[in-house]
Amino acid sequence: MPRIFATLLLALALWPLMAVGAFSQGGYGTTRPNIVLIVADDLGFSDLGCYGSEIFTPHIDRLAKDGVRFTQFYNCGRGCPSRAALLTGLYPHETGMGHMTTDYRRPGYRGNLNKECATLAELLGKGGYQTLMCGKWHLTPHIGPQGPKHTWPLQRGFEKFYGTIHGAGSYFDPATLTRDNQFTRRPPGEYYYTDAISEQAAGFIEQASRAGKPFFLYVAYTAPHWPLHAPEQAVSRYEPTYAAGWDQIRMDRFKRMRGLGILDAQCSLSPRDPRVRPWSQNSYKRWQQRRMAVYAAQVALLDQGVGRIVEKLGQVGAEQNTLVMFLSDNGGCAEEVADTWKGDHIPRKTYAGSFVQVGNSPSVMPGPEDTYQSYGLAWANVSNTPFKLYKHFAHEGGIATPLVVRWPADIRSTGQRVREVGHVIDIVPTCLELAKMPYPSIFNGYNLRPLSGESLVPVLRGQGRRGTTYFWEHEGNRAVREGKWKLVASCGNAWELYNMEADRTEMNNLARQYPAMVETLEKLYNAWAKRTNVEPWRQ
Ligand SMILES: [Ca+2]
Repeated sequence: MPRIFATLLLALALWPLMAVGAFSQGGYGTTRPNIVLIVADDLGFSDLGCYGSEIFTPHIDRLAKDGVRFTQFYNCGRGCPSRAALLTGLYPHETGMGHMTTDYRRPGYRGNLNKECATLAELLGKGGYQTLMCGKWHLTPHIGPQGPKHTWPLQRGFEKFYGTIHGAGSYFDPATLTRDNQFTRRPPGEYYYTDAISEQAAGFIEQASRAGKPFFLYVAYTAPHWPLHAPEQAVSRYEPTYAAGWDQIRMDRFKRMRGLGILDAQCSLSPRDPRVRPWSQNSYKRWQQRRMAVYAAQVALLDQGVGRIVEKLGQVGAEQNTLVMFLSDNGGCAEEVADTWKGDHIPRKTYAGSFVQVGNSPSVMPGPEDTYQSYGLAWANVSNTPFKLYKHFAHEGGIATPLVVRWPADIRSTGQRVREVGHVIDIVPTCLELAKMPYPSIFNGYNLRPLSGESLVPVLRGQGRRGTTYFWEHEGNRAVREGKWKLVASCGNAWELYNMEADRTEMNNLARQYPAMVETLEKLYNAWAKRTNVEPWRQ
């Protein structure tokens, strides 16, 4: 009897692994993982619990505990460029997405993904993966129902898509909502875009688990990008939290970040943005408190969605052999929504037909569907603790992102903080290595540009890797990071030089002290800019 029992227990213990095996495709062995890439929109460096936030994010924290979290990972400082880079392994300008979705008729600035790049979906699809996407696309200027659709998700490698073609909009009635290639409208009854994305992601996993092939699922949330929209019950629990004000919350985050090992002991907190008043002198406290409470609710609901996705992976037996990655496309966003704002993404009326009050007016409490606001400069300064500056910039507040990676079947160093520097251009080479696929030089008859990124697999396996040089350019904001050195400038301003090991918050400009280093890095930058279609920024 005991032997039968032991056999039974062994079979039960191995069951998840056996189920995973069923996903793998013959010819590639049995170890190719499923890949789930989850991207938040405008989430700052310190907005997750596992990165020091007071916002309750237990599901992402759990991924970090069971996997690893990077302390020096970078995006491109803005949504479109980051999405282009993370889906292609190239710098944004190499793909035609050097700015946003406007076509400037210059090779680096077409507002579309060009044919010199292949998306991760196109590449993995050719290699036998199922390719699924839900959420925000934002990689085409063509956001009308008739397209043209040649750079919509289905035409760039995804077999199934549910989400928005455009980059932002109402959470209660999103514009450009699309299933596969057809515009659709939200259904009647309760609807919240973040939840709809999570539910669809779970549905895709359920379907994919039956197909006998591994899958790549790209989940691109719009949360917590403006507008400040969240169901009331999710907001109210956070309102008391933010009565403490931005100075206190920022200091608390900074302390926790050091305690968690996200920041080194020598790291200092940048001063409050000089344009922000001390909390004690702020005259609209209730409104300000409310703004951050809605933002926190948006992050918390996103985290619940991640929980739903991970739960579904468990239910279909795919938890062990699925690589889950979570990151943000740019730093916290200081943009203030004005009452003069108009655009395709701003609804004039709610789904039920009432008037929407657009703009950051202190007399309107944000959160409900009939408001359209952002959390603004002061709270973005908190989101990007301990850094200065914001989305759009190449300083750390613009480009530093959390990155949580979990893959129980392979990553053994659970709970670790990874200090190696990495960048969203490294995601594609990483996934290709795990999928056991080479990167082709010709794809669909077009010559592909060689990958700019480099696989993170050695880093994930705790083996480290050689130093890599990374570059940024967005709207004239530019930077180079090589080893401990970072050369950075905002548009129209002179280069600043920082020693990132001693001064991660970019407080002590060493450009005058080390002119030769400035010159060396500037030469690297200029050569990179030439190679990758970067041009001087003109509005
Ligand atoms: Ca964004």
